[in-house]
Amino acid sequence: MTTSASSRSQKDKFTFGLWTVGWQARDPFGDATRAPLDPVEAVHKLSELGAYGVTFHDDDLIPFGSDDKARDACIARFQKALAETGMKVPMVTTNLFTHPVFKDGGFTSNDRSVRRYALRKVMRNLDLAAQLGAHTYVFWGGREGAEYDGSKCVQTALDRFREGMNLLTTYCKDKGYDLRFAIEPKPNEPRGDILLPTIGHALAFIDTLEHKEMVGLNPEVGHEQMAGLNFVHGIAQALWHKKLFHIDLNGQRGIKYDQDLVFGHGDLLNAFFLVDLLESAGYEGPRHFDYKPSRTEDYEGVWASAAANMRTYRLLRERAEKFRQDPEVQAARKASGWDELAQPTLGAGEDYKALLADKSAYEDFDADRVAQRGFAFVRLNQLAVDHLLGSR
Ligand code: GLT
Ligand code: MN
Ligand code: MN
Repeated sequence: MTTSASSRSQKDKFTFGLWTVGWQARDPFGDATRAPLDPVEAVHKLSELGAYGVTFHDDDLIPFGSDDKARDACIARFQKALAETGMKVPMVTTNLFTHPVFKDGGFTSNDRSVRRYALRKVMRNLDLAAQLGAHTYVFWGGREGAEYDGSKCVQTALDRFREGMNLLTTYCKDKGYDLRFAIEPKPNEPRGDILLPTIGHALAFIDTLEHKEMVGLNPEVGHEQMAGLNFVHGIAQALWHKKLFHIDLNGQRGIKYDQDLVFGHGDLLNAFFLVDLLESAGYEGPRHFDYKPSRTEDYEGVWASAAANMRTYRLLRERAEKFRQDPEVQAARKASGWDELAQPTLGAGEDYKALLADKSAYEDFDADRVAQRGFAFVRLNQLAVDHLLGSR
């Protein structure tokens, strides 16, 4: 049975990369465990499972090196599948990492001819993204990096990265494309060290760009967690900067290789608070799953794992809503000072002179007495665990 576009929840906006369900499970130690997946079949299957759309790299849809005729045929078949299912393409990206020519990067390769080729490859695919109605274009610079500190000047590489981003934003503006760019940080893998390794590095970089209003972030759960960082905090800051343009949801268990597990199959409590944040902060972009069906799974397992991502998200959304509405949670929050933090530290019109004049703030402040206050954060956290485990 095919899920029609209208019955598919627009609220969910669940999307999947063609490279996720289509991953053949080749890893550095072993061959593929699954046969190739036709993108047209992926569109139909994901549609049946209730997804809102699909995303892709140029090479996921059009094999690298295809001539124009073969390229057009790939696009036409894909568009037919989209029309038949009502599936959308909200995001598109470029593969600047698989072909050996990109072994030292795309925008930041030490080889200038590679950098020029990378820019052309992106521009060609930007045209396709606009044609398919995508509004976000992702830049994951997996090969933009190094293994050795002496192999390239990082400041100069950042100059080249910026040069590329400035050229591409200008291209989109000139063409009138309704596209925004989203940089996806990752600390390492496949390079020993990748440029723009975390949300924070990428935010600082974006601020130096010519058309910075067009450029935001596509953070991935596992990538921040590979760096030992708290994903919820990273997303909160990205939202605070109004730079959360897109998000890659998946699971990761600690600081190790990029696992790309099903969403929630890593740090579940962090996933709970992530969903709570996305839903309460009014994030309206796609909930994009960038996971890899484990190497142990056959195609039945692939589709079960795709469904598992969406099920986990919905379950967490439901639990987070109950958590927020629970009067005991609200009381525990109040006791923890949650509301107090919303009050500005200075009074209306108060300046540093008034603060200096306020003896109660310092001279008469009883630090030892105030230090006795307990914030009861643990009680609040246990209430979250209770909700997450379905006991409330
Ligand atoms: C690659 C990477 C992902 C990125 C994709 C976009 S490709 O699979 O591991 O995290 O989001 O280029
Ligand atoms: Mn990943
Ligand atoms: Mn990703």
